[in-house]
Amino acid sequence: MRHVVVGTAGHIDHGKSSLVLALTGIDPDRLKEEKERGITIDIGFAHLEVADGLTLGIVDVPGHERFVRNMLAGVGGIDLVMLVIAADEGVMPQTREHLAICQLLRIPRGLVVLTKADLAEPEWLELVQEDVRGFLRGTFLEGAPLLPVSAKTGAGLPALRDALTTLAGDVPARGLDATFRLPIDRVFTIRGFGTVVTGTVAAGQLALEERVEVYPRGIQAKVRGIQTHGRPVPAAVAGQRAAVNLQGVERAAIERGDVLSLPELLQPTYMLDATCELLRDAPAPLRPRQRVRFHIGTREVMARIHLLDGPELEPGQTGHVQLRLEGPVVALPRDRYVIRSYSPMVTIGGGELLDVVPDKARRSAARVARLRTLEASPPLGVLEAHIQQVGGGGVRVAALRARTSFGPAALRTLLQELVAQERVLIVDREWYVHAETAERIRQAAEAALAAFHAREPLKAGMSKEELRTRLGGLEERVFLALLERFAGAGVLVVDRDKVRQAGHAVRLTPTQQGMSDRIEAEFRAAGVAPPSLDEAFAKLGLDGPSAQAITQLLVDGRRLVRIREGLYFHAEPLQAAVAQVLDFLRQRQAITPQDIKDLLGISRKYAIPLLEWLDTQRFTIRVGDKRVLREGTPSGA
Ligand SMILES: Nc1nc2c(ncn2[C@@H]2O[C@H](COP(=O)(O)OP(=O)(O)OP(=O)(O)O)[C@@H](O)[C@H]2O)c(=O)[nH]1
Ligand SMILES: [Mg+2]
Repeated sequence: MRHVVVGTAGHIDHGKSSLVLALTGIDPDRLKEEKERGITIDIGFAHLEVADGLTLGIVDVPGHERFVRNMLAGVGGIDLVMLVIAADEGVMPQTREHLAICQLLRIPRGLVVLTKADLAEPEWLELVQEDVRGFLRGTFLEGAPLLPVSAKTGAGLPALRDALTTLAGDVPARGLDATFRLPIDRVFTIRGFGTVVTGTVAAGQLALEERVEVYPRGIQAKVRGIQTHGRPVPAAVAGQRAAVNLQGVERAAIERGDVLSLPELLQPTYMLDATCELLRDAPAPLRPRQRVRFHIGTREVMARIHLLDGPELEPGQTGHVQLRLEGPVVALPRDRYVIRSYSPMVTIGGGELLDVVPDKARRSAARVARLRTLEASPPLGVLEAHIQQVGGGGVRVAALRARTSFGPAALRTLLQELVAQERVLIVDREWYVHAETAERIRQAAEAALAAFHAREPLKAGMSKEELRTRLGGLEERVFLALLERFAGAGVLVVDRDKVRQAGHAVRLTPTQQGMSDRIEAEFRAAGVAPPSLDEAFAKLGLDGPSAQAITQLLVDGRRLVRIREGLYFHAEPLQAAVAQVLDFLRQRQAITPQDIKDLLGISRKYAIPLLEWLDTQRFTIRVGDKRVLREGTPSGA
């Protein structure tokens, strides 16, 4: 079963709706007011099975200049356009405007129908055809079939049907590896079923029972039913008209312009970077911060345009812009949009989205270069640019889904390729950082450590937390992953919670070395009844801060051991004492504070901290007021 969506376009009263009715037997005008006034106000729908397994969904649009916004809501997802021109009137203003819109939206193909052929003499018909061919020159419809038809007599309808069938046959099947998106064009309720939304599936596919979200509102729902052209189906795919019955959401909560997609995937945004083409017949240049009507999918929202290449954009020129929206939209790169001037309401241009999560625009060469990359690079380069953009925080796959146009499978393949080429690093599961970003962080880390070592020559290293702060408060998991990577590359050394530059060692001056030797000797001599630091320093005639730093070095070097706050033992007598205690325990099973006082000849002041330290070191375990050997204590430890 193939589905192709055809849209009408053309000036008011040129016979679009009549043509759809003649072709399909379905009147696309469904509103009472439309029937009464004989004009189309809002988009209407019909369908036609043209060949075995090929169905055309038809979106009929209004021609009235006041309803161009409705036309824009209908024409977004179409595969081919049927430009309708009345033979008795020829090209008129909305013929031009609708064609320009189709061109801006890059509708890939179409044909032209000269309707009301019954009202024109053959010679006149020839002249109009000539005229229309001239009008189409240089547009995507140059050389497209041009078919005289009368909806009244039926003349030309079989030929039109054949031409549509041929064109529809050329429409390539859409890839389904894409994030499901359906810009909503209608919302209504059906008694007994609840809320139904309709639209043309822009990308991906949706199946029954799946959970969905209505963006940008953040309302979640479950898919209770799907229909295409009035028939229930198990799934809707890109390029199909679909009506989706949603469970768990009120009709009033949704409106045209919202987008149906998968839950928690897309990111509503108020800023978009894009290319912008100003139509050749736009009435004036685009000025900085000009307020325009921005149309994307089925949404219209006011926006200001910030020009990124220069002070103005002349009619006929294409440039780079940032759109600042007055309401949130969800969109992805590669989506096309149209802008209309605020007043008069005429279409003036449009373009392609390049970045849906840009930072605020500053006009700079680097920014334009980046946008050029996003615009013109192959997928690998585009993905790389996005990962480069996020900087040191890195980016997870889910976030990449929200900011690129790649489907899950393509994204995975591209990421693997970037990792294989070492242009991107994995810092955690599904979390990526660009190699150049990592390199910049490495340089910054080295500089921070070098400065630290210069400032604190007596410290073995900088605390990890301090380094992380120096690096701009990197995301912790990214920081730790990079640290491990830098350590593996021999750039730096991580020692417990301290980091130092590879090759850094504390080098003492002869005076400092002398100080260190004297402190060490003092504590070794004191054995298991050591002085407090202040007592030791006072005795040795040393001044506080530098003696403190040197003591810390002795601790880092495991020559002194901190038993508790302010109490240090020299490692050698401590080791001997531990051996004695363990011996005692092996013979006597338990040791009390009194026992250890007797065994080592020390006072309670040392005995209690020592026992507690033995517990923390997992030699012993406390049972009541006694200690016993902890199971698994290495003998002779
Ligand atoms: N003689 C003749 N009249 C036609 C033909 N097609 C349409 N008409 C008449 O032209 C008028 C407008 O036709 P519609 O089909 O409503 O035109 P439309 O393009 O849909 O108009 P909007 O949707 O308002 O833009 C109606 O009165 C139709 O009866 C045709 O082939 N021959
Ligand atoms: Mg109509």
